[in-house]
Amino acid sequence: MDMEWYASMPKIELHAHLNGSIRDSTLLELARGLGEKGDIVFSDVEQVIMKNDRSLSEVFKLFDLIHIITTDHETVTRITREVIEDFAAENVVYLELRTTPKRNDCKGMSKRSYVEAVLEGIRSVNSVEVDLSDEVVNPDTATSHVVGDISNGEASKKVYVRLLLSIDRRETAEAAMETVKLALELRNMGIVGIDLSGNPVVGEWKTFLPALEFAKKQGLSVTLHCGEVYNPDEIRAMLDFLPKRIGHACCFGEDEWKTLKTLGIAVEICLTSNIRTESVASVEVHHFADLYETNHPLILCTDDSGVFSTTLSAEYLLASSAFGLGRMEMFELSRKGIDYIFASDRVKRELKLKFDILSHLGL
Ligand code: 6MZ
Repeated sequence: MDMEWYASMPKIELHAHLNGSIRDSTLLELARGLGEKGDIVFSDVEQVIMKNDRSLSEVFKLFDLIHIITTDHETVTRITREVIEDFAAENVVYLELRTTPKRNDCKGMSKRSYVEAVLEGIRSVNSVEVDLSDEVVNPDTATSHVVGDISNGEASKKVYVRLLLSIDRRETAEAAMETVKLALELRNMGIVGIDLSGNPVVGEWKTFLPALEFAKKQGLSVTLHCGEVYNPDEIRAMLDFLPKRIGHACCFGEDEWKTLKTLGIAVEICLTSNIRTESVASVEVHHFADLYETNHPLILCTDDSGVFSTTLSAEYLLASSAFGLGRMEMFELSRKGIDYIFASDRVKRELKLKFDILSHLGL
């Protein structure tokens, strides 16, 4: 009963990695195809894909494997379409999807063509109406025009989708800058910000700082994976940077909590991910409780719904049962997420209206 309710409740997803959100069935189908071609040994890959308890370092090994399976334009387009359809099916009404632009010379893929394949995936969704951008450049006429909604289908349901480009912590300063410049070039196509992610024990903050400063100066919104492992110096430097949001915040000390709360930076909370990777010992001791009680801005998110076998509805159900919160409190928590989206004020207004109408209807 509760699961049904959380599935029908409108939700905002702000922390979902594209390649972490692939359906198991698609991943297995793609792996089988590569196995048949002799590119990989399917049975080895199948075991890795189906494994459910993974440490943080194992998660990043899995991503390397997923990237081998998914890196060609057609596949990138397909997985994007499916991921959006899956989120929309559980009533995610605003989805900020993030992905790392990848260059792959042997597939003729550049970072730009990767992102174009993702955008193509967004445009090819037809199970639901998609609002991708406030402003879209029409390549035929090279004129800019404002479009409210990009309608790909007949369905009356609508999802707003915006894209963040991720910088992987394995990348160089130059590669990070290339990603930011790409986001700027494509910003009127639905790209609204930059994320810093990847294995938190790899790379140094100072490598990415120039690109992130540049992004901020140019008006792109920035979110950082922050404190997924214990690294107080880096956490402090990241908070000094004043990102609009951070993801995780698992390994914060007292001083870092104090700074975060003073600054009021919103936190993307991924309960199942944090527990599965053992960044947090159990849901009972998760910092969600303290942030919620102190009214600190937080948004429940999935992180990697495919890798961690979860859904946003399941994350809401988990939070509600673990922290004793009722349906109305969870609805309100979801609604408050609108204040922290990176899309325009128009989208915020429309979303708030949608939530208000549903609330009046008694959902
Ligand atoms: C840090 C993560 C992550 O970009 O190829 N990623 N980075 N912490 C996490 N917590 C578990 N989960 C995913 O999606 C996969 C990439 O997202 C980042 C990693 O860089 C991973 O390679 P894309 O679509």
